[in-house]
Amino acid sequence: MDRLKTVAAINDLSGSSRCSLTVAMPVIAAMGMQCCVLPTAILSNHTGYDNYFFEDYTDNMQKFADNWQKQKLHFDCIYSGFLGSDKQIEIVERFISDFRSDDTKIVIDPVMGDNGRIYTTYTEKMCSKMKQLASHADVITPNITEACTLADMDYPGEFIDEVFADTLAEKISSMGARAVIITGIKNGDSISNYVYSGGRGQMYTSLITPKYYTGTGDLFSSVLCGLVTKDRDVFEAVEFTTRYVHKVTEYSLAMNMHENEGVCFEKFMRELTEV
Ligand code: PXL
Repeated sequence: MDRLKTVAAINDLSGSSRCSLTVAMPVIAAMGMQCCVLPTAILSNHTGYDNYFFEDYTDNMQKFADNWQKQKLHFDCIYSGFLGSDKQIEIVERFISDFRSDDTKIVIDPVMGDNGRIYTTYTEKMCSKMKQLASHADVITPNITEACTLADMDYPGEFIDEVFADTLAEKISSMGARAVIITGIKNGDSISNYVYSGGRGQMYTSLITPKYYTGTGDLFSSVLCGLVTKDRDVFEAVEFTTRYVHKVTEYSLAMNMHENEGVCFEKFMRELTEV
């Protein structure tokens, strides 16, 4: 019988309001893998709400890693998401060098900004450290804002054509990332993800859901992370994930969910168990 695969998910834990680890954990479990979690911060709920409790977890992260080394844990995938300081990015880089083996996939969601703006908490030093972290990625999933920052290119807006997407992805790939997926390319009533891998590029498109749910990006990167860890071809993985996320956002809209509640993926777990 095949050994059960294990993913190390490094991200924040927001107790309510589906995002980051509360999306990654059930998604990866549904796909038949163990999800070990290394929290970067603990929050009562995500920061899109007016009020939230927040505790930074930087000082404990290396202690998690040290204990996992003593247990000799083996990870088939290391998956990082929101990182709150340059120190956290350094810890993740060290984690990769300590735990990466020949068969470990590195999936990096470089959460840095959106809509042409880098988050105010994201310093120049963090941007340059993220470029370094990105160089280790087997798969990286920047949106247009993040891709332009990683590639040192001007942000052109939320629509880019295939030629621009290819230039951006090629540049990030030349820095070391193997497969680059530029997410959330908006064009009228459609939204696309551009995959670049092995010198080839392909756009995958779905209809846009006219409401933006927090954590949609986390659902996208978690499903993709699961498929990549299962050794699925990255083009097929993005095609599946694009369709899956669209189905879940449309359902969330039909259920009249509030944007802050995140995407209601619970009813769609069965599809993940079958991939
Ligand atoms: O990816 C969404 C997300 C994750 N984690 C935290 C957030 C948000 C979005 O606001 O605040 C803490």
